[in-house]
Amino acid sequence: MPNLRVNGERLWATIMETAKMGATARGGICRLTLTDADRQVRNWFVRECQAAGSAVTVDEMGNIFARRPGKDSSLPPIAIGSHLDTQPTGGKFDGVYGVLSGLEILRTLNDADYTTSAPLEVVSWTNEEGSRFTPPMLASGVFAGVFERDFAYALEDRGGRKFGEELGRIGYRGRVKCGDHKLGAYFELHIEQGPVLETENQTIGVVTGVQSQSWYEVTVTGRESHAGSTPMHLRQDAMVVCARIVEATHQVALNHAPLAVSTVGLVEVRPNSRNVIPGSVFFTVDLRHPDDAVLRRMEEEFKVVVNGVAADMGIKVAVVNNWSSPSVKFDEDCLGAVRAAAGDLGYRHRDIVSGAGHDAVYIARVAPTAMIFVPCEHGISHNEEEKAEPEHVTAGANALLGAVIVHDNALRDGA
Ligand code: HGY
Ligand code: MN
Ligand code: MN
Repeated sequence: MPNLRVNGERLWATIMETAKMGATARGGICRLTLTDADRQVRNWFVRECQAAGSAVTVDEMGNIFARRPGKDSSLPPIAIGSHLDTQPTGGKFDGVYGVLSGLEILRTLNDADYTTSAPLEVVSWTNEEGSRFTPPMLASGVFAGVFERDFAYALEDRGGRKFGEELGRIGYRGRVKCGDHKLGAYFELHIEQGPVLETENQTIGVVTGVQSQSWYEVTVTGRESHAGSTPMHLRQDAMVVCARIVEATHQVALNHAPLAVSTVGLVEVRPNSRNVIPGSVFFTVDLRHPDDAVLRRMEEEFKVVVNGVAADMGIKVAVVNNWSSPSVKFDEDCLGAVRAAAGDLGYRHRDIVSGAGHDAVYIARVAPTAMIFVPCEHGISHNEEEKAEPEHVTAGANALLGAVIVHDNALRDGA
C-alpha cells in the first residue's frame, strides 16, 4: 500500500476555519440547514474543492459532489463524505469532520501526484441533522430513493418556511437529478458522539452498523384558562399531560436498559405565558435501540403510556410516527478495507455500532458502505463543547484514506 498520509495540521486548520461559519458565543456552531451560515460554508467548500482541481456538481437536493478523476473513468466513483449542517448548539466536528477529511484526501493525493483507479467523489449531504426540517438524513434519503424530491421540497420548518424555497434562496437548488449516478462505494468518517472509544482508549471505531430509531410528534390539546382562578379539578392542563408522558417515555427506555434510549428534545407550549394554563403542547419523542424487535416493543409501550395518560386526564392527545429508520448493517468488504487500513497504520481499533444516525444509513441501500469513528472527549456531541484530539482527527483521516486505497486496489485487481 502506498505510504500516503494526510496533512493533519492542514486538516485541523480547515476544521477551525469552518468553525467560524455560524460560530456561537460559547465556542460551538449553529449552522442549521439552508440558513445563511450553511450557504457560507457550502460556498467555501465548493471553492476549496475547485481549487483542489475537482469538478463540483450540485444536485436538486443541494448535495455537493466534488469529483477527482481516476485512471478508469468507467468505474463508479468511490465516495467519501458526510454533512455540513449542524444542530442549533452543535460542535466543531459533527459532520463537517467527514466532509473536510474528504477535501484533505483530495489535497493529499494531489500532493503525492497519486491517481486512484476509480474516480473519487467528496460529498456533502444536505440536511443530515433533521433539526430544522424533519426527517433527518433527508437528501441522502432522496439520493437513495427513500424519499421523493417533492416530498422534501414541501417540508416546512417550525416557522412555516419550505425546504424547496429555502434551498433555492441559498442558491443550492441544483439541476442535476438527485440519485442519478451510481456510487461504487461510500465511506463516512465521523466522531463517535458516544463514550466507548475514549473509555477503551481506542483510536478507530470500525462502524459495523447503525441502530434502529423511530421519531414521534405528540400534540396535547387541553384548554387555556386562568392560572389563578381555575380550580385544579376544572383544569385541562396540557403541560401536566406532557410531563407525565415525558416521565413515562423515559421509563420505557429504562425498561429496556442498557441499550435503549428515549429523548424528548423539542417542546412548544401555547400560549407559553406564565399565568395561563397551557391549552396546547407539541413535543417530539426519539426512541432508539440496536435491535429492531425491541424498538417495536418500546414503541408499543410508548403508545400504551400515551393512551393511558390521555384517558386518566380526559385530554385529547394526537400521536404521529413521522419517521422511522430500521437498523443497518454495513458492507463486509468495505469494513474489511477499514480494518486493513487501521491495522496497517497500527491504530488500536474495535468494531462498534453507531448510536447516532448518519447519511451512511441511506447510502448503504445503494452502495457498499462503511463508517469510521474516532473518539470525542467524554463522548459529548450535539453540544458546543464537542471536542476531538488532533491526533485522533489525523488518524481518522489516515484510516479513511487507507480504506479508500485498499478498496480502490481491490477494484484495480478485479477482486
Ligand atoms: O440524530 C442523529 O442521530 C444524528 O445526529 N442526526
Ligand atoms: Mn453527524
Ligand atoms: Mn448530529
